[in-house]
Amino acid sequence: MKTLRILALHGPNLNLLGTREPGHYGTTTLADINQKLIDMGDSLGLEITTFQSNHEGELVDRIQQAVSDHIDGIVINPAAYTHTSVALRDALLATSIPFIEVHLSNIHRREEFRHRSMLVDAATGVVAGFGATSYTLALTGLNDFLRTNQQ
Ligand code: DHK
Repeated sequence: MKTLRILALHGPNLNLLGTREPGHYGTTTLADINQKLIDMGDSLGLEITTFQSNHEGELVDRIQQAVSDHIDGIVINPAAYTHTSVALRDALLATSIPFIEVHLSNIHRREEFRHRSMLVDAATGVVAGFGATSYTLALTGLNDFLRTNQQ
């Protein structure tokens, strides 16, 4: 089985997972989520790189860098930038790397401004509302997609 490279990107305030608004985001820390993705990657033949930033430009830089890093697929929780960032959308479109948009909470049962995503129509898939499990569902889906559509 070919090893595929996956970039897991986490947007602003996700460094606070574990203590931040647990009613919306649960109590699992970002370190735990990342470790779970790495462990899953080991069994699925995926090399997982993780990155979190509170800064839009750093996330854009990391998406651009994914091309030279030969990243095959991206799992991204853009967090608040989901609803605002043309820059993240443009960066993802520029790379043409398939990506899955992830949210811990179900953004569609929350405030109206969270219902809009700047990225979702460019995404291969979207997972929302399952807490930390959203990430593992996204990784499963991305792995299946890449293995059936790319090799
Ligand atoms: C995380 C955030 O930080 C919010 O800004 C989004 C998303 C929802 C999540 O559910 O993972 O609106």
